[in-house]
Amino acid sequence: FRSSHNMDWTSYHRLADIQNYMDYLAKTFPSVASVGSAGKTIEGRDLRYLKISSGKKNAKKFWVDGGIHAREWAATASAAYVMKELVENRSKYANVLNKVDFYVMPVMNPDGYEYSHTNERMWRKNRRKHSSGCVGADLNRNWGYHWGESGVSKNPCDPQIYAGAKAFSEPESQSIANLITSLKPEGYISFHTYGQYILIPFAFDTVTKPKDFNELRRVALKAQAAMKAVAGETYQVGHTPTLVGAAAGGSDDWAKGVAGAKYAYTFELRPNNDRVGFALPARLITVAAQEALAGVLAVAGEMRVN
Ligand code: ING
Ligand code: ZN
Repeated sequence: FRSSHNMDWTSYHRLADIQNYMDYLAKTFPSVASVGSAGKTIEGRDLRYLKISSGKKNAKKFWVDGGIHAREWAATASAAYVMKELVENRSKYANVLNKVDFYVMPVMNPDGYEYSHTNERMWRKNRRKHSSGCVGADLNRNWGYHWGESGVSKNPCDPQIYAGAKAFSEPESQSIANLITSLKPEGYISFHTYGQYILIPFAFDTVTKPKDFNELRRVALKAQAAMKAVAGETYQVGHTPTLVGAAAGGSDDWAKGVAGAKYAYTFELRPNNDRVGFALPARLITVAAQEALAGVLAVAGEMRVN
């Protein structure tokens, strides 16, 4: 008998469907896909990821994630689409799979993701319960590089950007950082929505750029061209503070500044306007995800094995 799944990209799916799909891929395509776990969330859910590898010894590693913010459903769907394409259509991507291993975690904030389905569509944070009765920390303000220096709230009741009690106070960011540290990926991309931006670190203040910012920008422009080729949409490329404002404790800043991921970016996917905002219509999931995949492949295409 064959294992099955309920996943598609014409509607948004609950955590169970996505995690079941990852298990399905690993079971059905064991020569390229395997499931792993970074640990558990504060409510005990699994921080599951899919490793996609053709088994080449010197392959570069590329971490791709989505859904660190609960309500950004198109980011989660796009990361799930990256897994789907690379595994189910692996022969199409043989060139890149010959030199790059992908690690994809489509739901970085499973507790918040479920809560955004069951209770509050616009929920962003995780689901830590504070003594005040307020709930949640912003997992994209909690990473341990220049933590708390800008663009955060220190008030646990802030509904959006509470940075947590200290760097890596949250089990989700801490467990995932431990895993990324052990992997040492060369590529790191975090999918968010929305705005249509390719954001280049650092975000922790308005002036500090990585020494190799120009190289990151060169590669980001390749991604921009590949994404535009999908459906004519423009994704603006630039330094994060210039495009969306300074904010410390983001995952890409940590990936670049601490974990040593050379090509570290945040992608803000569709849409590009506040009217649609986080509620990207389901009929646009596929094209948004195709753009996201095109960007990832363009970055991977610039990696060279030793
Ligand atoms: N935007 C990001 C946020 O966390 C960002 C912008 C990117 C901040 C990288 C810091 C680092 O606020 C959304 N839409 O969440
Ligand atoms: Zn976000």
